[in-house]
Amino acid sequence: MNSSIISFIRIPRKTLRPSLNPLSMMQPTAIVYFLSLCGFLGAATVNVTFDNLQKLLSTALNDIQNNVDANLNTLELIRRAGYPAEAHVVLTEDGYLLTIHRIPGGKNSPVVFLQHCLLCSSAIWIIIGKEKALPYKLADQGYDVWLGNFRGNTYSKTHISLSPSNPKFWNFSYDKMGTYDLPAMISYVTNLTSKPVHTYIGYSIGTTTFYVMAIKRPEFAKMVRVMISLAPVAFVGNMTSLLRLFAPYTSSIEAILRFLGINEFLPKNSVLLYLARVGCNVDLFTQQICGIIVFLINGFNDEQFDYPLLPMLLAHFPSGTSVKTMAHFVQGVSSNKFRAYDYGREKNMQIYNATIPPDYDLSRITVPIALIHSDNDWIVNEKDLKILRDSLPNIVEDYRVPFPKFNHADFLLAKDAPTLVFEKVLEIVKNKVN
Ligand SMILES: *[C@@H]1O[C@H](CO)[C@@H](O)[C@H](O)[C@H]1NC(C)=O
Ligand SMILES: *[C@@H]1O[C@H](CO)[C@@H](O)[C@H](O)[C@H]1NC(C)=O
Ligand SMILES: *[C@@H]1O[C@H](CO)[C@@H](O)[C@H](O)[C@H]1NC(C)=O
Ligand SMILES: CC(=O)N[C@H]1CO[C@H](CO)[C@@H](O)[C@@H]1O
Repeated sequence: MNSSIISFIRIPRKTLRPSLNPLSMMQPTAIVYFLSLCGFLGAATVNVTFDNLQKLLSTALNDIQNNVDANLNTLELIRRAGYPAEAHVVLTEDGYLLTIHRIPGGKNSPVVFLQHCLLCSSAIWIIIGKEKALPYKLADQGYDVWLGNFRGNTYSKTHISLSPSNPKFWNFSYDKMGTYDLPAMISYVTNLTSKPVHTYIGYSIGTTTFYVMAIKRPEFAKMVRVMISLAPVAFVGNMTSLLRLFAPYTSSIEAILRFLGINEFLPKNSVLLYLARVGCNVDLFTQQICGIIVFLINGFNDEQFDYPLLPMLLAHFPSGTSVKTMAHFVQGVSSNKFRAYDYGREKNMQIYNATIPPDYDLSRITVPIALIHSDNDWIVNEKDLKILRDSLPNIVEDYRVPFPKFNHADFLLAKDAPTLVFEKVLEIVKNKVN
């Protein structure tokens, strides 16, 4: 059987007028939410033949059985690849303890700081493997490589006084990651190494939060000489991802989750647990197969995704964040603005002294920024990217990935990411710092 059995079509934003009841959508919402945010639902039209699917499944099954790596953490993975690795704990001004990872360089090595995507952790940078991953390439070239971890993910779930079972622990959106986490991590690194950050590389929310920091805490952005934005996310009003579906319901979904006491969004292994609950409840292998099918159906960039990476990916993604962070992004889809969290008119008045939350003023960012983006990114639409580009005063490079189907999730995971993206990154790291 050779016909295409799975085919995902891009949904034009105008046709999205769902009349679904948020409550009945709750469970599928969780999965679709995270898949779509990460661009998986937005992947190019995927054509997987039946034969192909069976082959992929049996390969993946074998791989899971033999996959030792899937059970290792970032530190162990780095060491297994033959590099030295360190973990450092950094305290934020508001009490979170973030564990950040390092592949130390020599005494004079310039510092490169990498910050992960939404629902990711430091592991996302190295899942693609030893000969390919960006941190290893940077280490090979003599850089001192640091991998940050935001509050709420697998490695940063500790606070000096709040337990993760306390809703207050989860009372943050990406605004706080930009206002507190990045300043804490960056000042820790510059203090320890007595050097500025030579290059900051952000991917997805790792770019959003950098912009927030550069606007709200410019004194910390000054510690960074060049910033590279991989799949830059600020304005999201024109995204074509299915995430749009939830825009009309953000406040109700958020309210319901709050009411149910759910403040943490998709912690590690939650997808596997979810699949188990909805009927894939045979054994661990079946759960994992279900997981794989979900990924297949929802569509990676078929030409670029390396299917044997799936067990590793499922082991390290999603890594958890707050419901409020998800809500903040979805607010951006409705408002078409890049602005502070919207609490509703009354509370906005108390918090911002205005009924509408203030915009993040991108024109105040002085750090030189290199943009790296792609045509088929369903999170970062060309129209939204244009607003960002027109707002940033100091763009030193504007590079479009030369592969038309390249999607949001492809930046670190695609087979050809090393040639299509990392080569350019290394070139910028080498040449753009004055
Ligand atoms: C979360 O933070 C907001 C804004 O600072 C505050 O108004 C609210 O009461 C907090 N909620 C919880 C549960 O701590
Ligand atoms: C920087 O290092 C010094 C000496 O180790 C320490 O006293 C100081 O608190 C550090 N500052 C930050 C921001 O980490
Ligand atoms: C709140 O906003 C009003 C009008 O914009 C302004 O006159 C007032 O000074 C502001 N209050 C504070 C505390 O900033
Ligand atoms: C160019 C374009 O179509 N931009 C649209 C992006 O979305 C906002 C609203 O969400 C529209 O106002 C813009 O016209």
